[in-house]
Amino acid sequence: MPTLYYAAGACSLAPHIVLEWIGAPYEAVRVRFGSKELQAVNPAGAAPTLREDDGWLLVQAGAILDYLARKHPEAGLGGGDGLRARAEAHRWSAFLTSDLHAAFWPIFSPGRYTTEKGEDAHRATREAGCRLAARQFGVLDRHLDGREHMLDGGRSVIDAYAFPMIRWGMKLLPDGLEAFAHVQALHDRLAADPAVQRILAREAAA
Ligand SMILES: N[C@@H](CCC(=O)N[C@@H](CS)C(=O)NCC(=O)O)C(=O)O
Repeated sequence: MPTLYYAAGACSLAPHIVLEWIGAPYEAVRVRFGSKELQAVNPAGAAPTLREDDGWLLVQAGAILDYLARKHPEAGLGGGDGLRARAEAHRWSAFLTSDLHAAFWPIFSPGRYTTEKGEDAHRATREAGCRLAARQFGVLDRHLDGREHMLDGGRSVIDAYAFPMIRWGMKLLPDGLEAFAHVQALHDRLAADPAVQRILAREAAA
């Protein structure tokens, strides 16, 4: 069975939810950033990593989610099979990886984004990240207006991918997601899902 290496509350929450939605056996291994265990399975020392039984390792959340959706077509989490449906899934996966997730980096690790030392510089860097993240949530919010899911094909891995970032936004942006009612609504729908609740409880447990 596959093994997911995850860190609590990280973007690895997305494949963790997807594995639970799929319902096939898997193992979830909690890892710490910077640990030797994580370095051994991910050259970037980052979560998530998926390991198959034969030792094959896959990193990058977007690639793992696409792989899981294709490995389990019976779960119907790919957002549809048409040419354009697949392009839309790639489009939103790329947006989440490169635009929304990336906007959080200066918030999580300001020291990587400024050569200035001191708390003032780090605060300013975090603020810049918050502004950028808010702009990206605006893109997401406009897309979600009138939609229940990110993709036309219904519930998909892309909903799960958005979920950890939405949680970060609620917690870390100065005004939370107050201005993004459609994003908040997607969060609330996902948070009410029993599978999502099981994974949140597992990740919250010490
Ligand atoms: N582009 C990678 C980013 C993975 C990543 O950086 N994950 C974060 C958690 S959300 C992490 O492991 N950070 C540890 C670090 O930066 O040291 C992906 O999408 O999988």
